[in-house]
Amino acid sequence: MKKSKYNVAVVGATGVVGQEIIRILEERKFPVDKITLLASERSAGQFLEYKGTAEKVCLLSEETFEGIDIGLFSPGASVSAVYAPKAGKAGCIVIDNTSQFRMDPDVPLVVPEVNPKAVAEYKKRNIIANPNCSTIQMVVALKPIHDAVRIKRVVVSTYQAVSGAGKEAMDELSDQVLAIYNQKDIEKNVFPHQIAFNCIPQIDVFLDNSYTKEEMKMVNETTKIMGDYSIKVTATTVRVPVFNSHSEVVNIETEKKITAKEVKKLLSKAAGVKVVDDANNKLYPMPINASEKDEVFVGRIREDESIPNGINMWIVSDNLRKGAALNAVQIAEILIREYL
Ligand code: NAP
Ligand code: 3JM
Repeated sequence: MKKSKYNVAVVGATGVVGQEIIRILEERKFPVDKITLLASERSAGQFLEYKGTAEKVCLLSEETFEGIDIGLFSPGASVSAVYAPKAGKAGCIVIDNTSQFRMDPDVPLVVPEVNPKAVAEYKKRNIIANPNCSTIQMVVALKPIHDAVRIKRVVVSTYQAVSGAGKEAMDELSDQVLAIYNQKDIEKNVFPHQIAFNCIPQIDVFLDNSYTKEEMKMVNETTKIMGDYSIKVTATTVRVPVFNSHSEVVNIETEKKITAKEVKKLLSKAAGVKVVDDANNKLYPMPINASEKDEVFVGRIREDESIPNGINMWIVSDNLRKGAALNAVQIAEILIREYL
């Protein structure tokens, strides 16, 4: 199906991930022939801008996918569960941002800097899964270290922005800040507790093992993407009152010794990574600086002095860009370059 331009559908186009997908398709000049913007009945009929033109948002339906080459999906897991397989069967290659298909053995789970060749496996179901935002930024930084000295164990704690929970979650944080400032009662609909001026150590639902689903996404997705099921991963995921960009404290134990200086050198050359690590000048990555950028920023790189072969670092990235929309569009770029 080699073409000079492709028909692309954005499913969940009115959401914060969908909006970012539209911007990134424009920015990266993805060869789009016709764009189809899809959402639920709540937004169907609205107009969104693509390349300076107002495009009508249409209702997602089974018939939508005839003649569409690539579908960039972010309508939530339950909606992808129904429509991604239908789209795939109609010949549309789906790049799905939800957790629905990530662990399906017939669906590749791809981060272009880590396992670009896995895209080849899309043919089984015509679906490629985009990993969770917190997993993506972590594996981009871990892969070069794993290749050099093999990572045995990862302990990660996240500080996740509210944009990761969608547009209503962003409104909830700003509404609560205003309500508290004006000494009014706060409303909470998205998060289980007040998010303004607070930290909530629960993202997604609790599972039987007392971890949250978000934590187990990080555990399971990391080994699938790295292609090494021997890596041990444990995660604690926390929602913090930051609008955009996720931060992570990552502690790793490696098989062979690597110094902090060597990690800095390795990561300085790594694709998609920018090292910001200058203690003398109080320079380290922060969410306010990472937002609207493409890179995964790494800083506070130091040896874990409590074990022989350990490294601590701080990883920050824009969860809507590299954590979702950018990674999905990069996958689409590999797809059209290598496989269509
Ligand atoms: P959001 O801002 O709440 O947007 C949700 C989008 O899905 C809206 O466009 C909404 O359309 C659409 N939608 C909801 N139900 C639908 C239905 N029944 N049929 C068609 N469209 C429907 O959420 P978001 O932050 O963009 O995230 C959306 C999803 O992407 C998440 O639920 C998650 O699965 C995934 N996600 C993935 C990552 C990642 O790391 N890869 C990061 C964030 C989110 P309306 O305007 O009509 O409501
Ligand atoms: C990020 O429909 C849902 O339950 C979506 C929940 C969700 C997910 C997910 O599980 O797909 C919200 C935010 C994600 C994700 O990327 O895993």
